Amino acid sequence: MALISEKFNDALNAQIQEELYSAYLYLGMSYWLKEHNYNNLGEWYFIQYNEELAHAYKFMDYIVETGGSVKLLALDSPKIDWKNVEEIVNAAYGHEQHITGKINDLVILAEELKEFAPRELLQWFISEQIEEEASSSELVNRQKEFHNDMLFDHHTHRVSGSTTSEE
Ligand code: OFO
Repeated sequence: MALISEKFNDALNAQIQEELYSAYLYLGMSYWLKEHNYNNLGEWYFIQYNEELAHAYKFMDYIVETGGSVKLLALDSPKIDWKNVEEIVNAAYGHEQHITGKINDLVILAEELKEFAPRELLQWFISEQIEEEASSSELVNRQKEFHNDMLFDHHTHRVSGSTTSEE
């Protein structure tokens, strides 16, 4: 018998869809920024795109390990007609707040179902969302402080794996 319940398996498949949509959203942001010569910011969101894929893989691996079944649900097209950099950083922060809510819903569901196996996985995502919100709100603040998006771009760097954008 599978360690994962059908209900929790369905919820994780929905979360995989959220993570893949996040990846798609950040990929669109990345290329909008690159098209408009904000190359460092474009790279920042490209790294974020890859992080979101890694989040989806983490849920998929858990489903397989616990005897469940991975479903890849359809993705909507993300917004790509951004007005400016400010709109992007604000949307990214809002999106991360939305994802934090989804992770919290999974925690609540696991408790309701008395499903304890995913505790470590969910704790990892709770901590990850603290970082995700911190790094995306930091970009919102830095964009405001610079008053000049080219300068903001020039001073924003991110290496793969780090969540900060400092110079
Ligand atoms: Fe997967 O954390 Fe961002 O969306």
